Amino acid sequence: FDSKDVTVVFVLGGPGAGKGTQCSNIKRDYDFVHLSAGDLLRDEQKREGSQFGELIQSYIRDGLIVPMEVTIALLENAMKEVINETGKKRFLIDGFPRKMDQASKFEETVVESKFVLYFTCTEETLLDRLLKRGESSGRIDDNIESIKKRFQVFKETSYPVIEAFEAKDKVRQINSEQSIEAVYSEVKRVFDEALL
Ligand code: UP5
Ligand code: MG
Repeated sequence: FDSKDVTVVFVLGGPGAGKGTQCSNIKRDYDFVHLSAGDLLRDEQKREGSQFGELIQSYIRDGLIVPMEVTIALLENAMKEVINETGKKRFLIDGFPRKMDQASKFEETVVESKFVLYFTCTEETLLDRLLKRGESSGRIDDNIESIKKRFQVFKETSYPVIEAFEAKDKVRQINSEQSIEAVYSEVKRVFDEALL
């Protein structure tokens, strides 16, 4: 596909910040396609015959970042499929990039992002949300050991990606400590201002 016609917004924030929740709202109101890197990895992990199933499972359980070749290929394929099947060309890329090498590779070889939506939240709140979700999510990383590792990787590896986008003035930061509705009203303001 021709990257010039494609719009990408990266949606970032700590584990449990509400990326997926807010993306559902945005795609309903702004005609975006929501692609969660984590969901694509979990689907690939379950896919029969996948050569990456075990690798993905162990990385996710340990909160580690799956080698970028796998994730970028999944994202690029998903984008191609959407564009070919529906003609839609506006994407929310949720939970990616979370490491510097992924960010530069994706922007150089796939599409440059329009801006980055970044949800901030205290670890205390994130922990509460994830443990609560863990009661029913079935996610292998919604347990206290995995959550602690996810927090550490976010701070050490993923936060620098946000700082790099910040330096380019591309970050739109939103406090996601508030109710889902209050967070979404700030999200709407960002999207309305970006004329999307
Ligand atoms: N909730 C949401 N908003 C709320 C609010 N304002 N007030 C109260 N409750 C709120 O929300 C989490 C929970 O909180 C839900 O129960 C929700 O109802 C409630 P959700 O919208 O699911 O938050 P989200 O930010 O999407 O949390 P998620 O757990 O999905 O974030 P992660 O970034 O940890 O997970 P992701 O799926 O992106 O990645 C998982 C793993 O995949 C990574 O750890 C990594 O191992 C791997 N991965 C890669 O290797 N590479 C990638 O590029 C991406 C992922
Ligand atoms: Mg999510």
